[in-house]
Amino acid sequence: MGTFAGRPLVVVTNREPYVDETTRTGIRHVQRAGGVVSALDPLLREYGGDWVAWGSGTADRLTAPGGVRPVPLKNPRYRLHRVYLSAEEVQGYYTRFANQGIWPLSHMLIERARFSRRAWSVYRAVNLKFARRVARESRPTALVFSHDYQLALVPSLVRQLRPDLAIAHFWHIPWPVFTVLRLCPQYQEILRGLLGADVLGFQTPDDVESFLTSVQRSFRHVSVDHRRGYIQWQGRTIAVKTFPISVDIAAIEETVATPRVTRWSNGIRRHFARNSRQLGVSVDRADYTKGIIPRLEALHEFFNRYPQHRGQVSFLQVVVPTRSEVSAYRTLFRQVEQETYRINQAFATTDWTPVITIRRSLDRPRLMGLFRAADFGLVSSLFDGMNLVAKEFVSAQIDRRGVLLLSETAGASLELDQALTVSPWDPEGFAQVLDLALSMPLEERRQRMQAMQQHLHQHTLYDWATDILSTLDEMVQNYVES
Ligand code: GDG
Repeated sequence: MGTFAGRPLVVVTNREPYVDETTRTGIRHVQRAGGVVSALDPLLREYGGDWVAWGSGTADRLTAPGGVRPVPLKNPRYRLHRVYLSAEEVQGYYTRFANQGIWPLSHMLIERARFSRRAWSVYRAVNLKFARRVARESRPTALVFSHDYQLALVPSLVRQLRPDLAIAHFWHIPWPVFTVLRLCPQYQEILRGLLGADVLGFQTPDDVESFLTSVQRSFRHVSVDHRRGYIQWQGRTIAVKTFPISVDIAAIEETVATPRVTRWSNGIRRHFARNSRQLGVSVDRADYTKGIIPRLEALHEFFNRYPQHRGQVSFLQVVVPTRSEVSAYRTLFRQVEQETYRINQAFATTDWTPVITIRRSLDRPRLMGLFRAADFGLVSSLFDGMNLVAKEFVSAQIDRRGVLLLSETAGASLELDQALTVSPWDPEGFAQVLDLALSMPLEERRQRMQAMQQHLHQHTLYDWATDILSTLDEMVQNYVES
């Protein structure tokens, strides 16, 4: 247990897969909504290994004697190593530098980005804390698989501490074009941090190209091979490649076909889709990059412009609270409420509510059951690295009755080419596509869904991880041989 190609595997992320919280009745093990963790937990359950992450729960110290918690607690498959952070560290590293700086910048929403030297120095110190833990927990020849924008400095810091380790880093969100990247005062340090890896993975070819250009424009003594995706830096070769993240479609199909989830799914249909109404579904963390407000504006436009659909379609939105320590996120949550109220106020009748909101996280089987129940799914991100919800929606549609409406600016749109393309920047066009989706014949829905499902069967979460880790393994072997 715990190896890939005979090497120990060490995953490093900001968020932990299980947060242990103290409640009045005991300890609750919570799995948070979020793309990175939902992708990696099944993976480590399969391969085993070690996972280093921030221990953020109130009961985390209780369940992890010596900072290590087995996952799951019974019949463990892997070990979670918790890094504990003070309130100041969380504020500077996570809330400020990562979430108010790099996150909006990477999604090219520059007006929202804020940087400060104070936050930067905390970010650097916390990255070092993570790197030290990785250096301590990794056995010789281990493959270190670190993740995302909170931990951009981990690759070079780990390399300094443990030059024997092989390191791959995956960037889950878009990589901004160079003209936007350089608005971050510390962009060169961030690039240097990432260049400590042997393999750098991105979601789309555009991200890779932007990254390579950023490196070329930033440093003099570097050689960048744009065609093959290699960088020569300080005597080392770094592979920079596209690895589109995916889902475990077989596991989702199995989940939604169980009697329990089938009952839940049918129950939703009975409730919302009665009187032959169609049911639309969306699921997002309440994040401004997900285009929730533009989507609601498009729905308003839709009911206005196509009155024949009033009373014929209900729309269920799951909006999961997230990053509530950042004021922009709290504001967004209020705006969602207001926009929803505006639509319902304008169009609802005694027996029909156009938009229903669930304001909390659902457990995964219920979420997948909801996707199965839907006649259409809406993903309207302004920008998005991939968007796993889109891939999960397709995976859960085992009855192949649904249509996916997908923003062109989500990474997933490159692969899910049988979805109907919408733009959160164009409410009238969005409304038009919605009208088209509602009247799409069942046969066409089936064909489109089947084609996308076939693609997901051929490109699973495990293929994603295997591709990255085998690229890493090859890179290090070439090193040893040359
Ligand atoms: C980042 C990038 C990239 C959501 N609500 C609930 C819940 N979720 C799960 C979904 C999905 C995940 O959270 C969200 O993933 P996304 O990919 O849609 O978005 P981000 O969180 O922004 O993820 C993104 C991803 O990393 C992976 O690389 O695709 O572009 O931004 O899995 O199902 N899960 C549960 N209850 C909920 O209410 N259990």
